Amino acid sequence: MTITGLFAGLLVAPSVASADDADVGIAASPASQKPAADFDGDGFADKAVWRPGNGTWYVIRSGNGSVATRQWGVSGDVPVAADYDGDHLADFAVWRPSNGVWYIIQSSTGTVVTQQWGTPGDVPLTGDFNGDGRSDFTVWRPSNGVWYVLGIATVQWGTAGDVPVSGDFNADGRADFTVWRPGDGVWYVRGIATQQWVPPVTSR
Ligand SMILES: [Ca+2]
Ligand SMILES: [Ca+2]
Ligand SMILES: [Ca+2]
Repeated sequence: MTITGLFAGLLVAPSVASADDADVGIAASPASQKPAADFDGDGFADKAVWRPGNGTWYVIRSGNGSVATRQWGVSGDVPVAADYDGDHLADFAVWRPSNGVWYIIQSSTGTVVTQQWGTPGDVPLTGDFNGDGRSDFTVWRPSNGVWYVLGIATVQWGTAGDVPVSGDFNADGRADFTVWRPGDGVWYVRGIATQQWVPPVTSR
């Protein structure tokens, strides 16, 4: 199975007017039919960045090209936008490393929801691991390579130094446990595929 193409656009930070080097690009799930970052609900992922300096989200709505901004999060947070309430719209969300709390604005109601999951040093990830249409609270722990998906799974996949990636690589509606190993440039998708793919060097 060749999955190289699925990865091609995965880690490319979108270019947004006045974006700066500190912005954090919001990656969409590459093979999912439900883009992780569809804020305007047209079925396509929107280009979005989160700026740590001011905790502001900048979203280019793919539906009409207009730019939406929203202040949510503070410097030091990690952006984890995804559809947590299952209305097919991405929710603004951040994870705070200092206390392991997820702060989410539910797009369906505008209600703020918080959930403690994870500890300092963990890597938060978005993805629908059980296929119920809602992104699950997920962290990957570099020290033991374990994925902790709240209420769903605890899975050892990956080792220290790996880069965890969440995406539905076989398009079955469920996120797959995946790590990319910088040492050999290989993507390891649990139970599905092993594929070497090293990002081409690009100038910017
Ligand atoms: Ca939502
Ligand atoms: Ca889910
Ligand atoms: Ca899958």
